[in-house]
Amino acid sequence: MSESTEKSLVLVKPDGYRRGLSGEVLRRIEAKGYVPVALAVVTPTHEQLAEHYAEHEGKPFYEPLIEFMSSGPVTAIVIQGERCIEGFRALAGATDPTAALPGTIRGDLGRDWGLKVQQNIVHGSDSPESAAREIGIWFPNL
Ligand code: RTP
Ligand code: MG
Repeated sequence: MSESTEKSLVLVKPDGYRRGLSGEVLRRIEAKGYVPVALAVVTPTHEQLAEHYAEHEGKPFYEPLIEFMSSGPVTAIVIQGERCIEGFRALAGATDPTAALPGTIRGDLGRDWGLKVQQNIVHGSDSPESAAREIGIWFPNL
């Protein structure tokens, strides 16, 4: 695989990890043809999450989001493949798991639990700049 092939940062969020869906997410990533090149189970610190979600600071869902994301382990995965940033976002589906289309990770496996924040199983980087920044947060030695 060429060195220049795109990379993206995927997180199986605490809801997905708790429900034992890390394998299912990885299965879909590999079935699509993307390659996991780094993988770790980590309990996020507040510092990591403040960096990761800096763009959302001040929004109404920010505090509940940090609380939710620090509630347990996540599976962090660096994936690689042509256009995998856009491709994984398509696999994940819409942010709101109720509205996410069936066939997507969030559409097939997620739902609204009536909580303060959308628990939607996965995160995926949204641009090459975000991917580089986020990979640095979760895999500082990569
Ligand atoms: P992500 O960053 O996790 O891949 O998700 P996304 O791009 O689809 O959504 P984004 O707008 O970046 O929001 C980040 C995460 O914050 C939670 N959220 N809750 N109104 C709400 O309750 C709300 N809005 C956003 C979700 O967990 C979302 O994935
Ligand atoms: Mg986002």
